[in-house]
Amino acid sequence: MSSTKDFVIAASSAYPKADQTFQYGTAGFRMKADLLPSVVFRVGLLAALRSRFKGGQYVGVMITASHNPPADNGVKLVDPMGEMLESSWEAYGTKLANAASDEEVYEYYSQLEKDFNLKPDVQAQVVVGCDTRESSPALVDALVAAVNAVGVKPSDYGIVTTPQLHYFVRCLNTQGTDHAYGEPSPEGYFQKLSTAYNQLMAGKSNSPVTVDCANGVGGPQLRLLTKYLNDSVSVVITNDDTQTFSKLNSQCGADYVKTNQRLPPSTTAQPLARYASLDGDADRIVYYYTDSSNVFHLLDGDKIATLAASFIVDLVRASGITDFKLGVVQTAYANGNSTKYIEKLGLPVVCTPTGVKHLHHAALAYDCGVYFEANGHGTVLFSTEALRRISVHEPNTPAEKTALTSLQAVTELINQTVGDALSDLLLVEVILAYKAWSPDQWDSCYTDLPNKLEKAEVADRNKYKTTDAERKLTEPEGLQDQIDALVGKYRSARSFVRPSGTENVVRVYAEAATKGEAEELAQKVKALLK
Ligand code: G16
Repeated sequence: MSSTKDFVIAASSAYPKADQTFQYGTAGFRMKADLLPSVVFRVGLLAALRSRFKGGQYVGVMITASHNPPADNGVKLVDPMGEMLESSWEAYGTKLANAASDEEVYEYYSQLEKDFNLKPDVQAQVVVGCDTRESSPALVDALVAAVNAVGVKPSDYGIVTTPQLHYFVRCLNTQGTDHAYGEPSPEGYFQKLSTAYNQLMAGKSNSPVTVDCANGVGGPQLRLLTKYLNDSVSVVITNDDTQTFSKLNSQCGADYVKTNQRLPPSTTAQPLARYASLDGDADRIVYYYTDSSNVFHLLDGDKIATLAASFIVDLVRASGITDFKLGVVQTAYANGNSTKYIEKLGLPVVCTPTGVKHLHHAALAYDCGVYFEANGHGTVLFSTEALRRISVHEPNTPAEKTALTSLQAVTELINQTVGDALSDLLLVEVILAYKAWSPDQWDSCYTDLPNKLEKAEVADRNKYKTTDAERKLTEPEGLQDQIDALVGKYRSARSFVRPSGTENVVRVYAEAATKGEAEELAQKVKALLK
């Protein structure tokens, strides 16, 4: 009779490892799709181990490369409450992915079983989802082969957004408990978001919003979601061609708009109308508009964070809830003026390294933690205690009752498992309707310092080591001094360099008093990397 060892080795042999070193990065493993089958297979084994380590709770596996080009793909694990994989386990993933032979794969797998004292009678449960990329189905097959080899039958959600998968995982693990998160199905997800949205928007309305879906999974999912929404806003969906694989994230999408600070070329904007772009797996969103002189203005993750934070603070106060600690979490990419604005609002603000896992963790320190990366990836977390206080709070006046009811609906509208472009879209639409703000009114809260983000191709991005939440380089030696010397030559300037965790590049960010100065500084810092 064959043993697990035989099954794993035989199955693994169908997914030979490419001659490459792999690393679990900012958002899991991400690279050219043809290098990935062995990695996904091994991640499948890790998912099964992680589930057993978590007492047989569901663990999610998402196959996506999000904002990356169509030829790339990626894989990441989702922990039982819908969070990113606990970081201490990333190293096990890296080691498994780099095991030199099928035998070594099994040896390391069984080593982890022993190290964590995983009992054979605890059955693993794994769920999988993928984005619309051409390479995704074959990678799902690799994943299924791995978990089958260790006796697990995974549940396949098919093509879903990354945040939907995070939501399903949390729902599956909380079903039947007093903190049940919802129905673990696409229908349940749409119902939850739309019920909260429709309640908040009753009697309110907005002008239409046009949403560029990056030709990714966000398109079909947003189309389904809109069927559940009342007619308070009309959502115009663009760039939703998921059949032409090469169009994914190409000349459109949140990353394109944020990095280039311009409209997708396919968009002809009406002045002062609202536009938004999702990324390839719909976990990021940025807004933008053109003014009456046709000048483009970006409303990025920082603007969404400040909008959400001030709205929630107002609702909490208006509900009569006191001693409620709301904080904002940003990264080094946050515009300097957004940070000043948050401080002016009297709210605590902290900076973490790039990567949702870092922001999410920091946000847990507050009753309500609002976290957003400038690129539009973020959400709002309410602590269990905060949710309890909100649910038992007794309003003293009708006005407090109205605010409290809205606050309760906001906690339902937000996908608290991870940044979710669809949930964030509805949240922004609600806030703008409540404030009766046009996009330029929202934009006028503070003025962004001009900034520029560049990518530099380098021989080895691992040579770049950072400290101080990635705002300073410690290696290569001497480079930070050179950057500081350049920064000193510009007004209100700041610049930093960090290795990307999702692309084979080093990123350069610069901010300065004028657009020209920010662009020049970014170019000069980039030139230092040559
Ligand atoms: C992922 C991460 C984000 C990060 C982005 C870029 O986003 O989830 O936290 O900001 O990559 O990371 P890096 O600069 O390290 O390449 P996504 O939307 O691609 O999954």
